[in-house]
Amino acid sequence: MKKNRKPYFSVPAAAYEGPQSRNPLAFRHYNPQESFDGKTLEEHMRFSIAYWHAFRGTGADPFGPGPIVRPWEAGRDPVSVAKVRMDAAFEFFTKIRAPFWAFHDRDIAPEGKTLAESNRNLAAIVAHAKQLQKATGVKLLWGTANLFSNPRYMCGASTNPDAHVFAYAAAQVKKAMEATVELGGENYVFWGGREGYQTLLNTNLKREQDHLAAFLHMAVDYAKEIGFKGQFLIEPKPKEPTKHQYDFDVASGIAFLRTYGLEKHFKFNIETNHATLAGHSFQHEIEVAASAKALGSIDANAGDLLLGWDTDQFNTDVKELTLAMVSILKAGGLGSGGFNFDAKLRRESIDAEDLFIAHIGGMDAYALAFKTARTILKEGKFEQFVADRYASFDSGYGKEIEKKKVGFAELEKLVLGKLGEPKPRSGKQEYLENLLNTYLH
Ligand code: XLS
Ligand code: NI
Ligand code: NI
Repeated sequence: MKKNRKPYFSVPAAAYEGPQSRNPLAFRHYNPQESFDGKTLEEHMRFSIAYWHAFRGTGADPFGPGPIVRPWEAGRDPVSVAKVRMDAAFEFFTKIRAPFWAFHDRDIAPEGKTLAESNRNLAAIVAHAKQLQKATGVKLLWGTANLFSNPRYMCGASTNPDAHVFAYAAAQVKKAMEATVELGGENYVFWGGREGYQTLLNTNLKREQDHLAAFLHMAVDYAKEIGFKGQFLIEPKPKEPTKHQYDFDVASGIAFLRTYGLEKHFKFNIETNHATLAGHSFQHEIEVAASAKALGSIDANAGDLLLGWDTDQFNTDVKELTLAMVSILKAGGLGSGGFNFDAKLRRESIDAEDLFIAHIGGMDAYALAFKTARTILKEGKFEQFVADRYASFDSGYGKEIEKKKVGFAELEKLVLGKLGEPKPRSGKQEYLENLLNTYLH
């Protein structure tokens, strides 16, 4: 960390200029210090920058190398380049006014020839990050281990058919958890990129799921050992890179956790693009997690329905985000989670300025959605509509159904007797969609 050096970015710190502003480098809706219900917007949103995209993304795709080149990437040895890169990253976090960041072990520190060397590299960079966190006040939302890039994990990490690879993954997660504790991380994430299969012809599905559960139990035990008090999060995704991933979506994640007695220890990190890949809406995944009291954090991004893979774009769809935000606020917020921009620049967006524009647009869209969702909930029209729709369960035999006090025989008697045929009632979807638009335009 050198003092008084030239900044890495010529772009100034992002300022709030209000909704009338047309400055692409200023916030129109995200005013971090604005207060809502006794908390600042910064405290409500808990925005986080994903190190892997913002500082390791080059725009590479399966058809060619990345055209995004940053000046600080050239240097002597990989560890000193990693330190300079991290200096640039913390300058960015500060200028973009994100209070949090998130990392994979291998994004921040280069992998060595042996695990011992990788561990040494990681320790050196974690020490550097600790100083930068102290100097800037930026905090760690979550840490995780990259158990998917290295070819050793090609057939999975904890679900690998080879116990040797399982052991290696365990050793790697042990260190990543220690790094997360060292940096005061508030959560630890498991995204099982290769924890699935390409073909059932070579796969013992039951054994692999048992192994994944054993691995997660080891993490829970180790957290106690090292005093990690943060929240464990599962990040579901249905596929990519595997054809089938075991943490397919929130619902299958809940079933998995309950099957293996892990539900007390895990919540969900929901990613918009993963939800749509699973054939769900973002809001659906939030509602399913909230109904199990397992809503943990958000990987904030968007997919492109015409492309059909995890394109990790910045989300500027205020309607989608407003619906999501209504569900998040109704669930009581994200607790120790936050909105982590697991989003990357398009391959063609090669300017350093684009990194600012992208995050500013994303933060603004979420902030606007937050404000609109608050108004929607304050007015309570949708909630009232839904409450009325289920009102028949609030008293009489409806209440007894919910309390499990009646059975088929009693209900049959009622229907044959005074109840007779139910009277259909409109679902009023079009009315509700139009009502939603009155808040958006
Ligand atoms: C990939 C995932 C990944 C996780 C962290 O699709 O979104 O980036 O968030 O391992
Ligand atoms: Ni993600
Ligand atoms: Ni993803």
